[in-house]
Amino acid sequence: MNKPIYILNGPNLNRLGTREPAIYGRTTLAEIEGLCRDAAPEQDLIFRQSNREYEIIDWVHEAIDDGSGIIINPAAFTFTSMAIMDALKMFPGPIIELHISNIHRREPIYHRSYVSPVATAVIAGLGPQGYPLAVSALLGMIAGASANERPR
Ligand code: CA2
Repeated sequence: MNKPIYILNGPNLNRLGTREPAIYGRTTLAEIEGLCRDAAPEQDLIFRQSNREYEIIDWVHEAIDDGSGIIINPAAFTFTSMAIMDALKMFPGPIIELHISNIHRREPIYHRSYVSPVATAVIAGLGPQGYPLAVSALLGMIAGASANERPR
């Protein structure tokens, strides 16, 4: 089996499903975790959320030591955190940056991501279904990389 994949979620996403359904829908983060696990029942999958930047950085470090891929929805840290960007830069495997909403359709403050330049791919605007799609895509990248033995 692969080493674990890490699915990391940033601030306020623990409140998903409770407010602003027009933008973020009514699905809770616990339900999203279920969608991810259903997409890869055999895969060791570490799904976490934090409102604290340092905790997300520590989890990226954990993934550097033990993970095969990262899916990250950094939420508001997307637009502010050079520290998360620096941590992700050290990760040798594939990284998918994910947003539930299409950040590019929103106000200009949501357009400049610190994470996109260090991500392998970006998914935005597919709603909660973006998560299981990201899981499948990430597993494909991990399998492809080990088959071809090429860097990302
Ligand atoms: O669309 C996404 O997934 C975002 O990463 C969500 C962030 C936002 O800052 C990004 O621009 C896009 C905000 C998450 C706020 O979480 C909420 C939770 C419950 C109700 C409303 C917002």
